[in-house]
Amino acid sequence: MMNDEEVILVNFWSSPFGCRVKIAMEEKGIPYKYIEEDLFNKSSFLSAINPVHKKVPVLVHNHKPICESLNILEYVDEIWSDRSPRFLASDPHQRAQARFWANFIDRELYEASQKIYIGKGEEQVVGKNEVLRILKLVEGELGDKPFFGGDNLGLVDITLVPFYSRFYTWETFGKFSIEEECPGLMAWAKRGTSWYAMANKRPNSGTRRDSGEFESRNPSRYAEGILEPLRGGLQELDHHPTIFSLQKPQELFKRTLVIPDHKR
Ligand SMILES: N[C@@H](CCC(=O)N[C@@H](CS)C(=O)NCC(=O)O)C(=O)O
Repeated sequence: MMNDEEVILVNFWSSPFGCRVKIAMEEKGIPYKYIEEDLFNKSSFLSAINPVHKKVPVLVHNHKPICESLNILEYVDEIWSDRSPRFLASDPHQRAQARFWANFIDRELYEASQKIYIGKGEEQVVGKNEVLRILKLVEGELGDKPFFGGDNLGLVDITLVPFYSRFYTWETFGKFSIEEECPGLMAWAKRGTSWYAMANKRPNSGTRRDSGEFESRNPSRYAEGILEPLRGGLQELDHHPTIFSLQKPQELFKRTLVIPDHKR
């Protein structure tokens, strides 16, 4: 990597999509600057680098923005192809399969899971069943392999593992146990937390906006917060417990990051 290269990740701390990019960067050992975007008060910079969706994450490499997390993962793998691990295999069929599963997770899991904690009654049950259907299919694809990518993590692993931090929330609101329903997938998720935590343990350098304040004050907590973002905080809420329905979602973010000692 050339010294004068500029790599910036624009993200929002709780984004599972942005977390994919952090894992990719840390796994390949690519230094980058981090800019925390305030999604509740979006910057003109975000509009400039992602004019179509105005969403994070965006990777800005030598002043050129790359949007969409899966797209970014492939870009990172391609640009820094000399750095291991490779997220995509050299075999075209394996690559196609990995893209299929990464897209499947991307399109289906997030949406289905939202029904569990935004929906009520029957919709919540539908969400739970959808999530379980998806997780079981994904578990079948994992089979006996340690990682989706084989012996090393790959595109599918990086795509899925940030959702592990939400399993607890899904289970709490859906009243089910992923461990019981998908033991193989849970074993994989636990293996994944080591690189997941690694991606978050180093304090990021660079500019921060206000919503990143907590992270800069307390980077080690940030790692745990990302691992278990909604644990604890949601249990304390006595009204509709979704981050999307709160008038001040930032308040929940702050609360949920502070994990009580007995829950560590
Ligand atoms: N498909 C996109 C999803 C990105 C996404 O939904 N980002 C959320 C944060 S988790 C966002 O920026 N939301 C702002 C908005 O919807 O306006 C990706 O994979 O990068």
